[in-house]
Amino acid sequence: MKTFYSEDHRLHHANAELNDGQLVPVFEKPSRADMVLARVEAVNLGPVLPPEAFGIAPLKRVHAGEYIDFLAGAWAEWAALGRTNDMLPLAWPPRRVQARCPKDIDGKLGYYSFDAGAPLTATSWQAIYAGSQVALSAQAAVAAGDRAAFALCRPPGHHAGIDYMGGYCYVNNAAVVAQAFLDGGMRKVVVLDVDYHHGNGTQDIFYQRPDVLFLSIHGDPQTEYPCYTGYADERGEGAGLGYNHNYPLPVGSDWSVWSQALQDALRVAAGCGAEAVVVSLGVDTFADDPISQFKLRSDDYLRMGEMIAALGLPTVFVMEGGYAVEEIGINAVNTLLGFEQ
Ligand code: Q9C
Ligand code: ZN
Repeated sequence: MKTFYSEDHRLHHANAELNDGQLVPVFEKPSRADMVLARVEAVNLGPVLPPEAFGIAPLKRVHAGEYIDFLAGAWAEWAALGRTNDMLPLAWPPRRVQARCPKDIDGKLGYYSFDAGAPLTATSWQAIYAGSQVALSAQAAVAAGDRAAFALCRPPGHHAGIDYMGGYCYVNNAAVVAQAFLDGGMRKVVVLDVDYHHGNGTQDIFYQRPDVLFLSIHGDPQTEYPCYTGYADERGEGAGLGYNHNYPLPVGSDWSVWSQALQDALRVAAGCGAEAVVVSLGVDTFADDPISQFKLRSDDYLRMGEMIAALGLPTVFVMEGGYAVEEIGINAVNTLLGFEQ
C-alpha cells in the first residue's frame, strides 16, 4: 500500500511536557515518524509519496473555523509579546462559568485546549497543517480505488475535538479523513480507534451524528488519560445515539483481552453499512510503551491488521500515538503487513 509522508513533521518538536508532576522532554517527538518511515522502507511496504495540496477547507468541515484560525495564528500573537518559549496554557474555564473566548493569548490558549499536553512552537502549525494534507492524500488515494493507504501523520490527532487541542493533538486527521469520504459521496464511515488512549476528540466531533460510527478500544478512564471520557455508556446523542461505542479495558490487558474487544467492535462495524474504515492507528498499546499500560506484543499487530482487513472495506490508516520509539515502526508496519497478507 501507499504511504503518505511529509518531512514537515519535523517542524513540530516541542521542548517539554508535564509527566508525573515534572517537566520532561516530550514523548511525541520527530524520531517517532522517522522510525515508522524507516520500517515502511525496510519491508518495502510500497511507494512513499508526498502529500498533495487540499487546503484548509477540509479541516474546517470538522473543526470550528475560529479554532483552526487560532492554531494558524497563535505563535504570532505569542511572539508579539516577546515570548520565545513553547506555548502552553495555564487556565481553563471551570464548571458553571459561561466560557467566552478572551482577547489575550493566555486566555485563548486555555479556551482552545483541554489540557497542557499540546505545546505549540514557532513552526508547529506548518507541521500540523502538513500532517492534515498527508491524511487527505491517503483518503484521496483510497477514494480513487486503492484498497488501503497509510497516512504517516505527525503530530497525532485523535484527542483534538471540534474546537480544542490536547494530548499532543491539534487537528483531528482521522476525523478529517472520515468527513472527506462523506463529502465525496459516501453515506456511512467507521472510525476505529485502536490507540491506547480514548479518542475523545473524534468522539466529540461525531457524537451527535449517525453518519460516522466511532469505535474506540482504550485504557479505562477511571485510571487512564484522557481521564473524563471513554466510558462504555457514552453511546452518542440525538441522531448520533447508538453510533458511538467505547471499549474501556483494564490496565494490563493483553492480546487475549484486547482482541475480544476488537472482535466485538468489528462485528458492530460490519453491521452498520459503512463504505470505508478510518483506523486511528496508535501503537501505544505495546507492552513496552513508556506511558501506557497494555501488554500487546509486536506479533499481535499482525493479527490486528488481519482482523481489520476481514471487514473487506476501503481503509485509511492514520498514525496516532506510540512512544516506544525503538519498536514503533515494527508495530505500526506490522499492522499494515497483517492487513495486506
Ligand atoms: N503519565 C496520544 O497518544 N500524557 N496522546 C499522559 C501519562 C498524555 C497521548 C500521562 C498522553 C497523550 C496521541
Ligand atoms: Zn495514545
